[in-house]
Amino acid sequence: MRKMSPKILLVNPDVPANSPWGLSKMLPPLGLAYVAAALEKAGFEVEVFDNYAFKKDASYLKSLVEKHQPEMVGISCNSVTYRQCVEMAKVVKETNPSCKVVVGGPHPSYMPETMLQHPEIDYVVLGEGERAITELAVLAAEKKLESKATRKVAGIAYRHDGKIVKNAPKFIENLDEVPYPARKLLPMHLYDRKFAFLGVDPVDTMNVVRGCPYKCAFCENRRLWGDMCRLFSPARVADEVEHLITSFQTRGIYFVGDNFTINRNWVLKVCELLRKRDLNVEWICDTRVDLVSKELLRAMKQAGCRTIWFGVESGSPRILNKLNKNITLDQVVNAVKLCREEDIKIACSFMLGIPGEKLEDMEATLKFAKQINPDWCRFNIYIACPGSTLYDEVIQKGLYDRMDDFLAYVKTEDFNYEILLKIQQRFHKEFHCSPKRIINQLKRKIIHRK
Ligand code: B12
Repeated sequence: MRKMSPKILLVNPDVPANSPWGLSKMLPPLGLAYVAAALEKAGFEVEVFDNYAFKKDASYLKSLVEKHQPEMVGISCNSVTYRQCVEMAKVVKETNPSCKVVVGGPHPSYMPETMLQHPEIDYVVLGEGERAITELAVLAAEKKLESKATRKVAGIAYRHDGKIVKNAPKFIENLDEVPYPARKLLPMHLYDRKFAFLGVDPVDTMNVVRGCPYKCAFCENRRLWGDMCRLFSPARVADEVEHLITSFQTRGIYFVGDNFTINRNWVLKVCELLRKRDLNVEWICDTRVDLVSKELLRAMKQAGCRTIWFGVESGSPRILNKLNKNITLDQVVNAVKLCREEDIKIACSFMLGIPGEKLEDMEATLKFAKQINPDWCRFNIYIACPGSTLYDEVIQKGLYDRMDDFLAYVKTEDFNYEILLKIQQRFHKEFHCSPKRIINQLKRKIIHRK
């Protein structure tokens, strides 16, 4: 089938050089792959360039624009990659001034003005990207981008008559309309497809839940996806798992995103389908401690769930309250106990350096982590990201001593980033190297082998 014009290049920028953000796992840019798939479904010719994986300099993007001659370039952007995103937009416009530049992702969705202050960026997509960029591409194909029709595209921001126009987003009601992410356009060989939490590989990522009704002070995700939880249908989830197995030899899945277990009946149905179709994959998911039960965990284990990643955040009730996390330490203890009973491994993440936090709160976190003794545990230093209520507080009260573009490194009377780094190192050492933990880990391994 002949592809429609405009030809579109989608780009994922790298993280800044020497930043602490490059250290985490190298996973495929799922959001960009969804956007690519939606554009392909509408008939457009799409290329994807993941520079987080390739790590090329600006001249490489220039050569790509010269070679492929795209008429539209879409760039993914979060608050960490903001600067790289703007640099890439400049390279595109310098190489081809008539090419339209569209940016999307978390940062542009919360702070569209910070993107549109750069003349090289023509459009910002707010939130969910699939529908809005496809509508923009259709308008470009019909040469109607500069017409009144642009006003009707939901979920975009752009400059008009010297002002910024923002069209409110409209979420996709039936997520099954969204095609599978176009993983075939990604350099799959460059990603980390082995996970410590699973005994099988290759492992691939899927995102099956969009939106979150909770109001954690440190997270702004509901502004991206809305506060209503939307789910891909259980059949669609099982179909995509099957597609991954046949097309990418996938044996493990990481269901990324918030609250995999938010809808009990949906989880039970997904598990039933995975079992009935005998798909034989192992998987990990992220969820909250107050969203699991014995019945659910049993079904999940039978369907291949091996590890659950819980955001516990703090061992201090005072700080949990400040974070508006709406969980209790008893609920954490209970969730850990239930997972152990069902033989599901537990990974926990905690945060250090919340505004108002004292050293005694952080020590309570370490003590609590040792008490519940998860199989994996991370103590992350809190860096305030735009869009959340806690970020607004940090900025208003000036509770930071370093700012990387929009990311605020929190400081209080008790700590700054350097002190937090030392506390973090000590916590990781104390948690992972205690003799009791090493013996317990060995015991678990032996029991597991039997
Ligand atoms: C999985 C994940 C990761 C993984 C993998 C990231 C990856 N390669 O995609 C890892 C662990 C590596 C990671 C690392 C980090 N992450 Co992260 N991560 C997530 C998580 C949980 C899911 C992302 C995802 O796959 N979503 C599903 C896809 C479908 O959604 P999406 O990517 O947002 O894409 C949609 C829209 O944003 C939009 N869109 C996206 N790109 C584009 C491009 C165009 C052109 C258009 C039109 C639209 C568009 O359309 C897409 C489809 O609808 C989100 C939280 C969440 N629940 O979304 C945080 C999140 C994206 N991460 C975040 C952060 C802060 C980080 C780190 C800085 C954390 C750290 N301490 O190191 C690093 C940065 C790494 C980097 N290179 O940028 C923040 C970003 C906040 C912000 N203001 O920018 C989020 C929102 C979490 C949060 N609530 O704070 N992360």
